[in-house]
Amino acid sequence: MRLTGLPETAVREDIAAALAEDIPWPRVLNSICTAPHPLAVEAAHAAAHTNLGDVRIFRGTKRIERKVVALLLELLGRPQGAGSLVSGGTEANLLAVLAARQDARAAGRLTEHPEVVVGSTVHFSFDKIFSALGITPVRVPVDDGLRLAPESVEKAVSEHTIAVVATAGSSELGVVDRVDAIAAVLEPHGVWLHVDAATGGFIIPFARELGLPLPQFDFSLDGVRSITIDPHKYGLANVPAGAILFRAQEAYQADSFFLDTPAHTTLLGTRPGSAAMATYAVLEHLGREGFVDVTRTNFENTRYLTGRLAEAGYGLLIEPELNIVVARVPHAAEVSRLLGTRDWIVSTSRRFDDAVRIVVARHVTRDVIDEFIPVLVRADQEIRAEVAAR
Ligand code: 0PR
Repeated sequence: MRLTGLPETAVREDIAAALAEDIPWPRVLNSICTAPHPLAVEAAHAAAHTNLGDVRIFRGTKRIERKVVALLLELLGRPQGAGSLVSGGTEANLLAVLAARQDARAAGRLTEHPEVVVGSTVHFSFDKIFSALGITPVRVPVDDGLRLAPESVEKAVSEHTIAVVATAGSSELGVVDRVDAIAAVLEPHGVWLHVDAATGGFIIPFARELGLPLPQFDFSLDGVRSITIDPHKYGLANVPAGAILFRAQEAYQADSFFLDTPAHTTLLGTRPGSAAMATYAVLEHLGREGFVDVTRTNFENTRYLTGRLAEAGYGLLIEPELNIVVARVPHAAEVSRLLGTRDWIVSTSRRFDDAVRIVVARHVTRDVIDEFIPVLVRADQEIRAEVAAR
């Protein structure tokens, strides 16, 4: 640390210079995060000093957290449920698995070797969680549409199972598991069904309102016991804003997770009230209609992108269910690397070698797509020529 501090102007310049090195949103085609709504930024700024870890002080901020949880529960069909705002999808998924384990313990069903049934498309946050908690994942195959197959899920359930995880919108491929069918096969077993809707939670309800054929995935399905939904993804709030929601109040009781910290229902102790405030600002300001509009535009732009890709000769690896496009591009990793050197960020798929993955978030407009297509074509041609010359 410096002995004598820098003047404010110098610090501001440093910060501005660092931010200028970041890739501007219109060139970010890989991220399920987007520029937060301006009102979210304003709300987060106003609440920058708050800490939900001490609710004796931040009473108003806690009230806002409760209000946000209530709005999210209502969105997902369970106003009488419970939940907390957390740092993101990873923490939310962790708390869901802890609650499921506690539920099994309370019911006298917890064995020495607890297992959680997941599909091969499950988010990698679960790998961290299973490793931290000493839980064995039982990975079941996905069907041709890359969705968790309900029959395989049922076969994988054993006396050791503490939970099944379904994904309502994978960040990698935008695939929505048939949560309704999975809930139905699990019903006789009474197994805890957790739905990871970190990505899809702010899309699917609105896409369904637009008439898109997406399955029901929320608490309206009896077997669904917990849901992860992330305001910092399609909820247009600032990072770090995640949420874990539970069907039952009991599952949420603090001592279900952390015996000696009754005031804390989350993993983090000190945690940002700014995220709660930002989420509140967006939910209240946009309302359902606002989110339906955002979703409509994202889906229209997705169709526009697939059209432009087809014109340029690129097929798709899977039909997009959400606003994530997986285009067939040979030598995708090299194309992605080359695009990165030109400050365009796309990603590839862990599952396919020849796939470029493009997320059509709110900042990916038609203009952005029009600018991107020739850049992609040129990078593709250059890599093909390079490979041919090897
Ligand atoms: N579950 C699902 C379905 C997710 O998509 C993600 C994140 C998580 C859980 C974990 O959430 P947190 O990252 O909030 O803990 N999915 C994105 C991904 O891994 C995260 C991301 C966001 C990556 C923006 C890059 C990026 O620019 O793809």
